[in-house]
Amino acid sequence: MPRSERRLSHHAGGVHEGVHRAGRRAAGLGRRGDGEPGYILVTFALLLVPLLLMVGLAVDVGSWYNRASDLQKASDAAALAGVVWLPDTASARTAALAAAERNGFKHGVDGVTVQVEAVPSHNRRLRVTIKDPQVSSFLYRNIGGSTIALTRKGTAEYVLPVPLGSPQNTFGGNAYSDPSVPAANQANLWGNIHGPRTDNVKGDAYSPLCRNADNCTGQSNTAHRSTGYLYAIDVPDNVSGLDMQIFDAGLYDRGSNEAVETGDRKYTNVGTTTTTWTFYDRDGSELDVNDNPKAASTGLCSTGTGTWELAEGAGAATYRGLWSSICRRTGSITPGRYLLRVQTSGDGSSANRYALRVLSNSSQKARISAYGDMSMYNNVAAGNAAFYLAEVDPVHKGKTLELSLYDPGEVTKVTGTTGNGTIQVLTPAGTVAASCGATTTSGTIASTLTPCEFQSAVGGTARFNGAWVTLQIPIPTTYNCTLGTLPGCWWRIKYVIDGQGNDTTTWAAQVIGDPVHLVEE
Ligand SMILES: [Ca+2]
Ligand SMILES: [Ca+2]
Ligand SMILES: [Ca+2]
Repeated sequence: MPRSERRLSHHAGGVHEGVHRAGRRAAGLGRRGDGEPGYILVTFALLLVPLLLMVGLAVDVGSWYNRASDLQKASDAAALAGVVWLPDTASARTAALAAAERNGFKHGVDGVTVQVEAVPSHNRRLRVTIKDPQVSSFLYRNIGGSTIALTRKGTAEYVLPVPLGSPQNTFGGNAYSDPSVPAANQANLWGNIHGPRTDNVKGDAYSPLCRNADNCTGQSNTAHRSTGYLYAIDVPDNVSGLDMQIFDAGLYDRGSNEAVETGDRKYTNVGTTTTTWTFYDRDGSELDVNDNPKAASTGLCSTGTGTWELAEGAGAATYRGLWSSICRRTGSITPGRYLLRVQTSGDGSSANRYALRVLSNSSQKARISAYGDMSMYNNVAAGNAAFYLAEVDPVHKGKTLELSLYDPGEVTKVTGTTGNGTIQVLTPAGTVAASCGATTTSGTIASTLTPCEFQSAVGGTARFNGAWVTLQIPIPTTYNCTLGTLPGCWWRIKYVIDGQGNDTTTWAAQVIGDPVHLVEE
């Protein structure tokens, strides 16, 4: 018998004994009286019955309430423990059942059932329903009722980092990489990664070891990481064929004019840079991006090796100005999150620029976006350009969207221009966000921007060279949009520039709050 039922029975017994004692006292009162006391006795006896019913009812309702509360807490705890394992429903169920048991409800014991299910049409939501079919009672049972059944459910979800940089099956590129895409739909920015011995003030916050110098020795950039940049390739149901392609995958120097083609560049002639690409298979743990098996080891790729290690300038006939497949598979593709990583090694001071796309044979397409943060290069000519920044799910309404922009918004002053540049944050509706908080690690910026925009370059001089600008944007409580559509839930960054765009930058976006939480259904 569960503990709370035992408590209830004990308590109920105590009330029962009390009733007998009260009855005996009432009888004694009657024997001593002579007329009026008899009237008191009868009245008291009559009142006793409803009084006892009320006491009994209070005991029952109180115990049912406590039991329901225990069920709710156990359901919530089980849902939270299990949800992080989705889409692996078997592991999610195991974790949820264990959490329910720790909270006093073991599936199959005393008739208790613990039902664990992924919520349909929400692939990162788990619902746990716990039913106790025989909650005991004192009064209800004694007036002919039986036990009652109580059921409570808890639902939890986890939220992945916001997708960055692309709402489509392509990331980066312009008319050079894909002339078939109309100009209005061109990303007009390239994926970017710098060589390890590049001055980090050139705009890649993470790949360089150097700070404020090219070809440095040691590590002066404290933000350095050797893991490069990661891209998520999300495959929905009913996708046939997967072809992961990279445009201009290697480092092919285009010279000092970075407006040429992809704008690959060696900043100095000292040292060389090797670029390594790795494609990873999906796995059961989407929250953990560091445990996915390499596609080369799982047999995922029917064509392609899944891994490239490209020495500087090598393989130009295969990669330079061309789309090449790193991993291709035909037939039905298992849904889930696949990953692509780019890293640099060696001793070069350089910039490798590229574009990415994932092709399918079906009308359903995979989608590619940057994971966590991204470095890009913008060499668009004078004018305005709006880049996709982040897709923000409506579940985040009322929270704060934090954008971090490193070394943003350089503009080259060319003849007849001011060399000025302004960066605006656009909501999915296409308007500049009403206001945001702002901070910077160097230089000055107003603490509140109304609307959410700031000047990034004046007369061809960057105002935030080598600095992070962080913007905090309140997401309205009325925020609503449809994921997976355009413009849907996509926030954008708009460059308003009068000059030649020449900006290598690193962007990150996150919603501040707990990624794993309970939801109402
Ligand atoms: Ca994983
Ligand atoms: Ca390149
Ligand atoms: Ca820059």
